[in-house]
Amino acid sequence: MEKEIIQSISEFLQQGRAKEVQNLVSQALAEGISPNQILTDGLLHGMSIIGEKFKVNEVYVPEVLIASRAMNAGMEVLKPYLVDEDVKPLGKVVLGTVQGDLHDIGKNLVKIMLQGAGFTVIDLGIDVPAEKFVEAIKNEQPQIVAMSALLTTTMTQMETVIAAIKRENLRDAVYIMVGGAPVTAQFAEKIGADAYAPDAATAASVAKEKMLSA
Ligand code: B1M
Repeated sequence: MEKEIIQSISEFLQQGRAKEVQNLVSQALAEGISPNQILTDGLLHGMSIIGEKFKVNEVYVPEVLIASRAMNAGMEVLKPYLVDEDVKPLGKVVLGTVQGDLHDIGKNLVKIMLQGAGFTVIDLGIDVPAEKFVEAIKNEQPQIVAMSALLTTTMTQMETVIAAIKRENLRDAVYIMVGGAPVTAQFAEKIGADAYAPDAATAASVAKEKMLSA
């Protein structure tokens, strides 16, 4: 039964059926399936199959878009179960997907995991220009800036953001983390970021370690 629900979540997600995904996520939670299993084996599993099909032109942008909406709809239901309201506040993170990039599922997951670890997250959204990151640092005074990029053509924007932060003499004020599918630890080092995280859970633990060691 457990396996069937999880499998159906993945399948309905691939078909972009947001309402059914939401209902099944609620049902899975009610049946005591762990939020992490629902996320990994249901939602992320479905999204990775869509990713594979997209790569080989078996599905196209519209199908990927509706699957993404179903993913975000499922994550909305799951979010309260991944975020522990009783966690002590740890610090503030300014988060965004860099300019030119519209992918937000990974960023949203990073946000949920950071909130779950006790961070206040200022989410700048997608397609965020360097100046907007700088403005948010000035206004919000976060300890951490986290950037997401999913395209090889937009990951270079991360370096632009870091350059803008340096120009405003704010580099020492923030710990800069980067991530997203094409980003690597070597790339992070090359552009002068402080840390790279391969996934949302690692992003949250790296951020937490930074705050606890400060
Ligand atoms: Co796009 N897309 N897409 N897409 N898309 C990819 C990324 C691609 C790999 C697909 C492919 O060809 N195989 C490819 C990029 C190729 C490249 O540059 N190397 C691609 C392309 C080409 C494009 C377009 C150019 C397609 C077109 O128009 N012809 C276009 C670009 C639009 C733009 O951004 N300007 C485009 C558009 C879209 C949609 C709008 C249709 C949709 C996005 C909808 C949305 O996000 N709301 C979409 C999607 C969904 C994908 C795939 C299928 C799935 C991405 C995703 O959400 N994965 C993707 C293929 C794939 O990745 N297999 C693909 C699930 C998500 C949880 O994973 O975001 O990697 P991810 O996040 C991970 C980690 O990377 C990490 O944590 C998460 C896991 O825990 N992480 C961080 C992410 N950000 C982090 C930040 C951190 C730390 C960790 O900060 C510290």
